[in-house]
Amino acid sequence: MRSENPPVIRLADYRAPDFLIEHVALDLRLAPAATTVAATLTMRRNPAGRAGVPLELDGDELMLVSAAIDGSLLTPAAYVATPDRLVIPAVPDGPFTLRLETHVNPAANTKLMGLYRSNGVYCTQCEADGFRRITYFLDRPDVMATWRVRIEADKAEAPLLLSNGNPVEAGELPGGRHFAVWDDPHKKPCYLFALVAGDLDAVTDHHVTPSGRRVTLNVYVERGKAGRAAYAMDALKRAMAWDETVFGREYDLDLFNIVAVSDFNMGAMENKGLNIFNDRYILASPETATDQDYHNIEAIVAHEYFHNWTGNRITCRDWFQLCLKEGLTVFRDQEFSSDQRSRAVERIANVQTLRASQFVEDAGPLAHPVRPQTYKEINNFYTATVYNKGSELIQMLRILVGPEAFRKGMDLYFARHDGEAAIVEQFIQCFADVSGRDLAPFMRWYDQAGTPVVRVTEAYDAESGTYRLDFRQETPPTPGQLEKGPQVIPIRLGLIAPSGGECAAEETLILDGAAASRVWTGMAERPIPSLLRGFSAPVKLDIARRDGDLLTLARHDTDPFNRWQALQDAATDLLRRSTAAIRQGGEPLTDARLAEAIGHLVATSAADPAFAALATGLPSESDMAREIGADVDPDAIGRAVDGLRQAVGRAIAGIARETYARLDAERGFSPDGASAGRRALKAQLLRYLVAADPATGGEAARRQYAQADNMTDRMAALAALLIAEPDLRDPALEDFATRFAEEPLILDMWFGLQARIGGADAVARIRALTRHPHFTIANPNRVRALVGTFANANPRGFHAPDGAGYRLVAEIIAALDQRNPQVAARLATAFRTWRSLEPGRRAQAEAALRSLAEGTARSRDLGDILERTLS
Ligand code: B3K
Ligand code: ZN
Repeated sequence: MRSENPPVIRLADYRAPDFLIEHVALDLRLAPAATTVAATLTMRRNPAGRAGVPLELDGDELMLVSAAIDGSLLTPAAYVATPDRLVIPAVPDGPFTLRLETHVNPAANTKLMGLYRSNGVYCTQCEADGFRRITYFLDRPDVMATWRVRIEADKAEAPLLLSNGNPVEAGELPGGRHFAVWDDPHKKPCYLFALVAGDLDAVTDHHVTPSGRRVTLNVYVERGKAGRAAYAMDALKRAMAWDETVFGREYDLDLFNIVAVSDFNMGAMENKGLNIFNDRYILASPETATDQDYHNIEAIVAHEYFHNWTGNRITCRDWFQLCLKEGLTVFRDQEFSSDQRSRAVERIANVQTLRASQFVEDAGPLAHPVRPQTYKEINNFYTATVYNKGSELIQMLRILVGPEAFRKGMDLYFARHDGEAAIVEQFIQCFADVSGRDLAPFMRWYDQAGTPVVRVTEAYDAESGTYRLDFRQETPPTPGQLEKGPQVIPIRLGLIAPSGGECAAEETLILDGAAASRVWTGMAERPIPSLLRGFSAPVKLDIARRDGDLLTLARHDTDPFNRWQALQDAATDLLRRSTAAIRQGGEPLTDARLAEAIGHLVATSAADPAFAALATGLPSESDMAREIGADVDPDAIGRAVDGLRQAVGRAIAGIARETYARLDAERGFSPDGASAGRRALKAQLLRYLVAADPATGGEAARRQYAQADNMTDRMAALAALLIAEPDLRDPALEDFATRFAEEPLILDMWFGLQARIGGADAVARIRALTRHPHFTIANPNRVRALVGTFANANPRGFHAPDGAGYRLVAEIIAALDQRNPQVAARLATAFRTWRSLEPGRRAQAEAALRSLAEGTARSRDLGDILERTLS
């Protein structure tokens, strides 16, 4: 535990490294509790660094055994070694080799950073600063070296020995030991180092690149699970082909390995040639994984693969530039999914995620720019802002320069910076160079936090037939950034006639100052503006809509994203009024025209069920809390949403039942987007049917559960049963637990389902589940399934008015922080909306946060989140 107040690291203080490491030879002798690491570093002083300074290497919980320079052992007087630092005052002026030996204990590594054990498998996680837990090093991304890694282990325990690059040698050793040597010819920073040693099954395939390189592909999984790795392999092959076609990027080694492990702090890691995954994002079969799981696997396998060019070949100079690889790579994986599936559906889903995570982050105490200026703990900056808003910036860049210049700019970036550790300015310069456009104003998107609000007013003059739109932008203050300047905002827009049809060609208005206007003439009737089509910029739109306009757009807009958006806006508006009415003692509101619009979507859903599934969905309780933004009462919101779902369910019951029955008659599972879309619509309809009539709807859900031949239908039935009577719900949940007791990933789903159950006993239920024999805080997936789901997806439970939900989650965070600070800190971000709550809950949440912050010996990770959340 590092309880000291850590220093603030500033982008403005960046300095080139004083030393360079050109080659790394690592020799690891693996043993669960006592692994020896010998590192031989070929080093020299950096001409661009400071002359004459001592050599200072980073460490973290390390124990130095010996140090030698150019073959001569250093006496202890020649260096100072602490667990987190090694300082050697006198090193040669010319090139030298430094040999370091350290001892590490993988079995005791509960932080899952550095070298650790997951279910008996040795594995590593080094980004952002985990390599310093393996040996002392210049642990910063601008120090890039070639690597040779020798691994030695017990053959019985670890028949498989993997590292980055290509295998060059292997052999047997006395005493049941064996070894393998790996060579990575591509220069890389240490955060991309990886090692895996264990006894695993594999699926193997190959891919031939356009230039004729035959690449062997392996996906390694726990023994007995190879049958569930096929989809990940398929996704990998599609991703490789797509990157060749769309970005002209080929893979650059003869081997590409993926390993799935069950204990992992996040989703996956792009280590060069050896991606390591949370097995949740690899393993899938129709019986064990939902459509959402399949989609995630496809996207994350692609994402990590795409990092080979955007992240590995060209990496980041420093961690402030994290969006350079992450935002760009999210953009690339979103494009991939859009090409593989439905572009409109992907766009809607991505915007839903952006608003649910990034907009909320941007509106609260943890707001930060896509490129932060300071940090205390970099692992807390792998955020929705860096990733998802980072991707939106690339999307805007493509709109601004156009698709052709965008591709040219990417080509130039790859050509100009291959093998380098780059900064955001160098990336943007490539697009300025190919387009001739001044992109300096665009840089503000990287450096200014907060979600801009674009206020639009319309004016129509019937006599002259002129129609005018006035745009104004404003960005609210965020922590540490009170003054904001205007952003460059591309607004794709069109005009829709009240009876349907476009009354002007689509255009893109660039709002790059405080205000702009656009006037149309020859408008015989007042058009309805369709603004921010395809969500062309990550902003909030504020426009007073005239009665009925939204429902007209929902039916007639030619832009599918805006058809979806219009209905969401109409429902949001109603739910906002309904929540206010409920708080005044009234009943939930409903609107027959909204219900009719949803019914119409169901009736015409055959053309695009995936779109209909999204468009018929109501805003979630969390969506409403975000939209309301202040003095939030989660109970009132919950009642408003329940009331509307019930009313709509009743209004559309006929067509919903008929359409549900038709979809339910389909048999056979295929994970493609179109089939998944039909299942998603079916799930949506089932929820309406249960809401409309818990008895008959619940019976339909029970039947769907019992007859399901795939996990998507099974989970959808269970999710619908959560709002049915407990005597329908509980037997199904029990059956599910028994049926899948041996399947960790499915038990996670089971914990997650119960974490969503609302009602007065929600907190007690979660507390009881933390004592369930299958619950453990040692496994991040299990913690996220139960506690993460409760805190982030059960608003009425987490925000129980007496504060019991806050106290329970705070208690678990404190316990978890002792073992795994990164996961604890991430869990604590569930409190980031505390200031937006009504006064009673706000006080309860603050009390829970303060007691957590005052607790003894909290980690740097958690301390940083708490400090910023409370500030
Ligand atoms: N680059 C990793 C994330 C590392 C997180 C470090 N705390 C996975 C990814 O974004 O592809
Ligand atoms: Zn990434």
